[in-house]
Amino acid sequence: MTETAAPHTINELLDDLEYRGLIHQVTDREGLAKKLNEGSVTLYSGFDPTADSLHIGHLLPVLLLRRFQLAGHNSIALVGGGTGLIGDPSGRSTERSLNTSDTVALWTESLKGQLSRFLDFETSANPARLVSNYDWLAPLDVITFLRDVGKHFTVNYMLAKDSVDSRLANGISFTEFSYMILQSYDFYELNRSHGCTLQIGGSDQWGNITAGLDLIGKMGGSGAFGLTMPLVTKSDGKKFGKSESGAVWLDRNKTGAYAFYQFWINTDDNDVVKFLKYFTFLSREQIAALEAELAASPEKRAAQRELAREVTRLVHGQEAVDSAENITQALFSGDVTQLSEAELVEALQDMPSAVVDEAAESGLIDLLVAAGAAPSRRQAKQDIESGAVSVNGQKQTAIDAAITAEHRLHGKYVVLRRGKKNYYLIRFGS
Ligand code: 629
Repeated sequence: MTETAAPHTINELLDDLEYRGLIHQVTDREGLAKKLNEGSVTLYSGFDPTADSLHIGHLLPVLLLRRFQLAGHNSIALVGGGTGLIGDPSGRSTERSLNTSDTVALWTESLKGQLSRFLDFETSANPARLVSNYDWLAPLDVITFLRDVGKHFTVNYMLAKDSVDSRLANGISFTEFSYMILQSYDFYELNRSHGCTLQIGGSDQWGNITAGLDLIGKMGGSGAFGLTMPLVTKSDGKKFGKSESGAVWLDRNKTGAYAFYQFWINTDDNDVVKFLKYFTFLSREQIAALEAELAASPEKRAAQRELAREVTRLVHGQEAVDSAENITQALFSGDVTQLSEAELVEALQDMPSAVVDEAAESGLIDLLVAAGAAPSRRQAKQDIESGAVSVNGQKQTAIDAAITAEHRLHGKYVVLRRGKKNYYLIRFGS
């Protein structure tokens, strides 16, 4: 046999990423492995402020920056305070609507705050950095930009990029068409000023990342790399990252810790091992043990619980995990009386609710109807008589039961339950 295996330089970090399935494309795997073995590499990933919060679709690159930092490299998180004013056409079939510069500036600050939770800025060896490309894009004047940067891009090259090509049939503004030049300029700028030699992103960013590498080359630089991660897919074919109530945000005020935890615990058996590899820092041994447990007793959902714990801890901290588990337990047993006010509101956030006038007469039947737990008084009566209704976790079989001030949790809430799973929140107030 004369055939030789493809060269494979051992690099612990890249090998781990390969094990986790986190590498979709890389410009020069061998070269990158050698470079990572030689010492600290400076890398970056960008996040455009298109909303006031990141969502779980951003988690993989955020965690990848963290993986690189933990391996001793220099991670830079870039917020697109400048590019967010323009709009990346990558992966989108229609033109974005522009947000005002005040809005983008506000969102830039929220994203910075969120990103900073995942990286270590204090460590002296390889502190992370947080930058906004507004700082170098805003001062660029159009003449300099077109002469010094634009000259390196042929329109032909730009038209051939997926992000532009896929939009030609329906049209693309010159604004979004130009986006790739700005992102390329960022890579060049970070390469020049910080010695940044690697850009990472989702697979939709391949075109922008390679455009940056081409620009760096044309400006006289060399030795830079690009790496993309796969699009997260689910075995049922549905889009990853959406719950019934929409996107799963990293801002706890937009997606509560309980809802966040629930999202992960609901992961399908067919996806859970993949997600443990993608979204946690658990070791191969720990993941293998969970995989074995999943095969032996899937009904225990141990792998899902560990996934939910790990990701919730990463994003919101241990206190949020405890709170989410406390809420889960309370909703399972029906005993909601031990929940704090914040937990109660979070627990019932996505359940039907009604506001009932402070002073109103409140018989149990009225409340069931008001909350939408029963379509009619007759049905409400029947449900109470059959023992299907509980108030704050306590079964109520008296149809004339009055709900008084003593029933109110935290002075204003009553929790109704019909059957095992249907919860309704009543809030007394104005
Ligand atoms: C300036 C801006 C740069 C480098 C990157 C960017 C942002 C980039 C982009 N990324 C997406 C985003 O901001 O639009 N042009 O929402 C998003 N990204 C994370 C992953 C992604 C990507 O933040 O790369 O693939 C989602 O997983 O869509 O100099």
